Amino acid sequence: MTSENNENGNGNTLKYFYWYTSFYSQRALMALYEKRVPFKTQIVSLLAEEQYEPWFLKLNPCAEVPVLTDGVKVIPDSTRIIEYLEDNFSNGQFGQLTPKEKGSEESKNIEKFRDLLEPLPVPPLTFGIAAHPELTDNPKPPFTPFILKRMREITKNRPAIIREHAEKSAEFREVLMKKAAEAEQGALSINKTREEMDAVLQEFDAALQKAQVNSLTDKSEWWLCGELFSIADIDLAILLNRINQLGCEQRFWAGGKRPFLEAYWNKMQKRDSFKRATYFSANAMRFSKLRGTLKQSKTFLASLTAAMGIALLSYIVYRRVLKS
Ligand SMILES: N[C@@H](CCC(=O)N[C@@H](CS)C(=O)NCC(=O)O)C(=O)O
Repeated sequence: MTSENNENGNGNTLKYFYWYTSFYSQRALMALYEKRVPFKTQIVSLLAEEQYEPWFLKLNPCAEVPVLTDGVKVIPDSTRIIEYLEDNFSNGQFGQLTPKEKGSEESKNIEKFRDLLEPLPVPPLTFGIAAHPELTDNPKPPFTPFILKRMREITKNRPAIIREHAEKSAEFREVLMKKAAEAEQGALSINKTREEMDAVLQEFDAALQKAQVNSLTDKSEWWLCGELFSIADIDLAILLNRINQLGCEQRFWAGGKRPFLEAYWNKMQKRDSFKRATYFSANAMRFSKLRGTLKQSKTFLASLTAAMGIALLSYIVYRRVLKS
């Protein structure tokens, strides 16, 4: 998934480190496509716990995807990445995700929606749905029964998993131990009781009600805050996609519950940048299996080559011994 010409306006190659199903990865990926900035990609498999490998921790000691690099600059965090792209790639050839006029009503409205949508607790929602399946109607790929089971295991073992990685790394021990503590009972906790989940769901419901009211218009060329397709639309698109994949769309908008939001969602699904940013997420399991097979076959091929080399060497030595 690499553009033909990878050089951007700075003459550098942007490189995007991400994982297919990661919510925050999808947000910044959609922005990269919207802005039509050339970039290369590198997968960091959260399933294989690659975010804890030293090479990645050197890029982002928080052990989180996504990360963008622009030459020697390293930009972690989806919000920072989107803002970096907007600040540095907004001239003629690139897409524009914020209004040119900064103080306008539309601009203020976009900021208001970003403030509302960006802090929503998406990881607790995602893992909470896996832990409390009675809260979902019809989970869709990538949230297959296998993955939901795997997510329940992760929810239970996450602090222990992080501590295990911390023990292995002298350089990142302290930062990972801190992360483990936060995953246990701090800001990074994804282990929610059924009662806590009610509060989480309510938070999403209130935010989506505001989006429903804002999408209420008969103009066909209207996005969340106006005619410009903005960062707030990316926030909402990827959020609706996550809720739909978790199988909670009936609870929040489908079946006439929030018709304007439903129309917005239908329109969004046709948008090219949305399809490209989420396609791999829905098909993630197929791709990660393929990746695993390729990795394994690489090891297999290397062993086969080594074995053949040893056999050939032994044969040459054997022939020499016979001759002497
Ligand atoms: N605020 C960050 C959050 C990034 C984040 O939480 N990423 C998750 C995946 S969606 C992650 O990498 N988790 C791995 C871990 O914590 O071990 C952003 O917006 O990029």
